[in-house]
Amino acid sequence: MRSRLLLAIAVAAAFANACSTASRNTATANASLRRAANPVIPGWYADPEAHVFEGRYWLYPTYSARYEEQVHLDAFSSADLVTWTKHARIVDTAAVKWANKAMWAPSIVQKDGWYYLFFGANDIQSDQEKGGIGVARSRSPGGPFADYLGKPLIDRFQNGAQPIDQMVFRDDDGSYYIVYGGWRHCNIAKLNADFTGFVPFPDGSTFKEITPKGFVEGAFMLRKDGKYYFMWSEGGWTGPNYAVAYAVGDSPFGPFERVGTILKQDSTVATGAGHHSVFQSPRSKKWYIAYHRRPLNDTGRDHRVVSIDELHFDAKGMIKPVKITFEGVAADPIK
Ligand code: FUB
Repeated sequence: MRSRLLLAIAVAAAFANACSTASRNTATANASLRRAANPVIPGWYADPEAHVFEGRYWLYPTYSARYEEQVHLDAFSSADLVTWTKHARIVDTAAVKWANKAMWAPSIVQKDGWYYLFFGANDIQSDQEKGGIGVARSRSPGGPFADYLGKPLIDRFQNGAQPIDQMVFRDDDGSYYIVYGGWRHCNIAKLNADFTGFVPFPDGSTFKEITPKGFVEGAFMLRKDGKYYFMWSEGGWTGPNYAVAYAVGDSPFGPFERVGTILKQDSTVATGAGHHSVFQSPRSKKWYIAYHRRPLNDTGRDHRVVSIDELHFDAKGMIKPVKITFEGVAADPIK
């Protein structure tokens, strides 16, 4: 009697498990029928950095407008890459006294219970001007972010690099690096533990130039399978030929030899595709590229929109050229 009861319980449990797996599979199949459609968020935005934080996908773009109107940053979050929620004004120059325009290209890392948001401000043209790369921090990825240092972290040109377009990344050994620069020069520096400054390199220098051929701005570093994929934007950001190229190295300091272009305009979809970031879904393991581009036949300088398409690596680990699309990516539920 007892063994028949146990058998009945086992059969019922297996049935319940099969039903729940089937319904999960159906939900996943239904989800993948939905697509994001590019652009993924409404409004003029550029330079998106994408992340996964606290069980959601996040996008941190530049608000694309006249420099004097670029006095705040918005963020967007999603559970599936299709439906995005706006988090308005996560940081504002009202909370960053030294910044008054051109808040650009946010890059964010999570460390020790804080989210650190690095941003460019003021578009300085010389060391005599006030501005550069700043840091704000918050307990939440959706802000609000408060100025962390009360002054820029980098306020001078180093090795010819304008202090803009920073990307901060954590290496596998726990070191944090900032890779940044405009005006065709790119530097890397090692951040100290609390992000208040830098750790000099063994040769005594703080800023190492790693500029590859063709580099203009928009640096992005990805560590994957033991290699450093260094990517950057080329061409002029106001024109149709803006594009993204890449190199692969064995160290964050290079040397980085340009391999080729991975993102560019498509005369049937959009122009000026550039200033991107790369991210991976923790569940599907798919790789994506978030980038900005310009609507066809629209020459407005600040008319840039944020899009997401799939990114593929070939069998040798090289990045395949991205196909930019209107339909965007399929829903990719994060849980
Ligand atoms: O969005 C402002 C500037 O335009 C960025 O800093 C550059 O990379 C370019 O995208």
